[in-house]
Amino acid sequence: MKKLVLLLFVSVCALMCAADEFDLSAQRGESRRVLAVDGYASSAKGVINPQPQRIDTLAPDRVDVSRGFRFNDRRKAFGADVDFLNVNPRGLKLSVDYGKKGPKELSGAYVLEISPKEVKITGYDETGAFYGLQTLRQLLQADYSTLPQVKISDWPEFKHRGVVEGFYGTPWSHLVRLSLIDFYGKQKLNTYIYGPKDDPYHSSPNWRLPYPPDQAAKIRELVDASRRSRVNFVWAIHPGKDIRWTPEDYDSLLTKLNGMYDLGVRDFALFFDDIEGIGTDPRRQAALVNDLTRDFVAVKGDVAPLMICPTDYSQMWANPGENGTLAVYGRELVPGAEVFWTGEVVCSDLTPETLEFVNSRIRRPALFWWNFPVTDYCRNYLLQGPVYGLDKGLTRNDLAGIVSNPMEHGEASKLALYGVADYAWNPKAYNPLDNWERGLREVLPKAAEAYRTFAIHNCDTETGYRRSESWETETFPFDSYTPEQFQALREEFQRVAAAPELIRQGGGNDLLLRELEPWLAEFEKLGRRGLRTLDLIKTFEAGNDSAFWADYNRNLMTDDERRNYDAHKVATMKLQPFYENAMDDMYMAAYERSTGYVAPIFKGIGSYSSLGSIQAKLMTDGNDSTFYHSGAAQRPDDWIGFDLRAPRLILEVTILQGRNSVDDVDFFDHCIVESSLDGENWTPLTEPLRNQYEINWTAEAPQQARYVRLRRLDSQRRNWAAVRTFSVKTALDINNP
Ligand code: LOG
Repeated sequence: MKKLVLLLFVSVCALMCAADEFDLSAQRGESRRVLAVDGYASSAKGVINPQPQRIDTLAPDRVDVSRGFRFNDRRKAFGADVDFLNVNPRGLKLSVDYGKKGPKELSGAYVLEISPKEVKITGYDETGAFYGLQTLRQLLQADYSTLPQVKISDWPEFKHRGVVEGFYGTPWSHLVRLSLIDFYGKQKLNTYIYGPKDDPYHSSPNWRLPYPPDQAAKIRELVDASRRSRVNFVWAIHPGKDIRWTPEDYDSLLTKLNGMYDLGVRDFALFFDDIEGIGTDPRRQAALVNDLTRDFVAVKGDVAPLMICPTDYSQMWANPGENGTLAVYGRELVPGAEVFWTGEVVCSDLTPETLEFVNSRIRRPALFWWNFPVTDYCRNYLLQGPVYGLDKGLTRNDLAGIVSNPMEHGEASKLALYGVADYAWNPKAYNPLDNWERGLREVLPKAAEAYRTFAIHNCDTETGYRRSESWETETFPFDSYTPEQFQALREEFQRVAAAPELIRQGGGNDLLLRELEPWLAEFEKLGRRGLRTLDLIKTFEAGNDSAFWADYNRNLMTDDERRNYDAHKVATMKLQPFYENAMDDMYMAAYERSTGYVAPIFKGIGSYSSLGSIQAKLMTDGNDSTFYHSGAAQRPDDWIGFDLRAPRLILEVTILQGRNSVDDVDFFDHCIVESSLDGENWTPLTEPLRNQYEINWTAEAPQQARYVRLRRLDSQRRNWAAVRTFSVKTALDINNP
């Protein structure tokens, strides 16, 4: 065996430092299974979202309200909430009140009764009456002149329903926050937790300091807006990166919370997620909550019980034992304090099993922090798919609430929040697909069909929290399809190409359009690329190779186009793969047809199923800033390789592991390069390699192989695996040039 291994310099210090750094992408979901969306699109124009618990029809005919309403606001509490009403002293009586027994003794519960004599809203509390008004608003939005004669008895299943602005990346703008707060109220979401990781006054370095005056003024505006929307504005602090647990730190914390109190904040949370070192100590964390409950919450009298996010917030690494964070919290944390939980992994479904795991330890119902539709670990994606994977049998005994962690694109997150609101209010009635169909019309009513076309193809993350996508579209190999399939795909690509302009023209929400635009641009290009690919199939079939190669080259993505596409990926599950596969397969077939040889387009293979997808191309695209990512923790004997599609003389193998060569944790730190002729018997090309990001093998004499791979050897490492470049240089070979 002739081999030459170039061992490249890797700084041991860099590796050790990397282990200390908090690594986001290495802890995403382990499951690569894509669950299908459940539910069905109902024909009913269900206008009320979230869906009410109970609607009784009192009489079949509708009440004429075209003259408007005589508004009777006995409490003088809702004057600012009825701008949607046509107020008219000679209209139908509308009385709004609260404080009487509702259908349930729960904050937010209400009864809305509509008869020809009166429309009457009775809330259990002020929030309940406000929610009754939201239901009325939605009914009138569907029909301004008549209302059904119904009695709606309604209450929320979960206590906390809402949003945690808890992602890494650019925090939402003030305008977007205000727009969202308004949306929360309308969707009966009652919780907005403010905790953007990249707000330095929420986290390190400035959590000890007060906000500068201009920022403080904005927070006060958010608090006021939340109050108007009957939303609890929860201000969160993330002190764990550098907290020292000293009396001085405790004083700084108290002072900071007092300052926030003076801005109007009455709800608070402490986050200890994503930290290392002494900040992670669960006893100290629990004691801090207890001390603050005594010295701050109890003293103020009008502050809600504290919320806390443990360092062990996911089952993937939570210590299950008696001394683990969760059990310590269960024993030591004051009753009433709420504890966040993200589920089995960081981005996971909400299941009874994971709640059983956490609740039995923390001895209270957990508060679910749902890492959907957050994209801080895959910022080049936009998640527009249905809200699903949330167990419908859960009750308030299992769960204190659910808050969604959205994308840094707040307006584009509304579609998902529309689902979260529906689920959190009435999980038993929750129908994912139907909610999504309704949500599209709610978020972009002027271009709902085009938005649907865009959304259905932009759901999945490829390597993160997997979501079903393009479920109505069927793609096919270039040489195996029926005329009907071909025609259906052509029509879909036509819709894709047309949707972006329809969305732009339809308009109605500039903030949303601005967020969508980079993805709309890519979507439009993909639509045209897809149509050209279908034409190319016909050209290929016609057998005129020179016409084929001309059109083929025209339909290749340029380096620039690839870069733009990678920055704002669209339709990654079916449409873009159709393009990639059809182009490659036609290239192979045309090459073979004209030369008689197998074309040198290599196919990804290995122990990760995603190597069979177009993601493997990220290793052969000649671009070191893109990389293949396993999307699953590395295990013994994992391997990543290529099928050269025919035995070839291999001269050189170059592999760049990791997302960079300096300090990345996502690589095989002990591995070997091997080749094979039959895919079963492998020959080592290198020695076992340790801590080597950059691998270069050069043959002393060319040797034959059809398969080349990088195989993991014994290691403690459990990170994902990333490869930027995997290139195999082959020689001209009489059998396969
Ligand atoms: C962070 C969160 C981040 C999310 C998704 C929690 C409790 N913390 O792994 O800030 O947005 O994952 O990347 C997190 O989920 N850590």
